Amino acid sequence: MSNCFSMRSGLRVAICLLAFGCVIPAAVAGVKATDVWIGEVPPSSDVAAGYLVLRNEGRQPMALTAISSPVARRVEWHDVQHQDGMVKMQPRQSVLLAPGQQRVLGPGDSHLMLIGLTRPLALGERVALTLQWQDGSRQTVTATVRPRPLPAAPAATHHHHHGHH
Ligand SMILES: [Cu+2]
Repeated sequence: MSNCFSMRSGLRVAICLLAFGCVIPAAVAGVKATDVWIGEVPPSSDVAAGYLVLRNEGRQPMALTAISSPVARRVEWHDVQHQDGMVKMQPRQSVLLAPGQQRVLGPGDSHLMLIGLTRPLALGERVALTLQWQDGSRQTVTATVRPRPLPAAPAATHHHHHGHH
């Protein structure tokens, strides 16, 4: 009798997973990532910048504790501070998103830094970025390599800064 019961509940769980499996990753993280891209860099470049929009659609605060990608030895979150006409980059160990909070990472502002590229990135290529959250969940999103928007003195400053990494 008890065997029969556990088999049935096991089956029910399996059916549940099949039916709702696609919903689970989003529900676990509660954070939606959109507009994920990496700025094109010359093949000789050792670093590239990544951008995305993160929105916490859950009810719990979410802390991003690590980011990784198969194409870089490490990935950092850099916040940008403008101070006395200088652009300073501040690596963050973790980034907290309150419920409903949105962070927009874009050129000239906060960004992800892919450091130690393991190979050149081709324009249009899709690259995986894995976000690790404090609750232990992981979320892999796909970034597309896109041309960087033109000019921008900030971009030049940025490039200079990373030369010193
Ligand atoms: Cu940076």
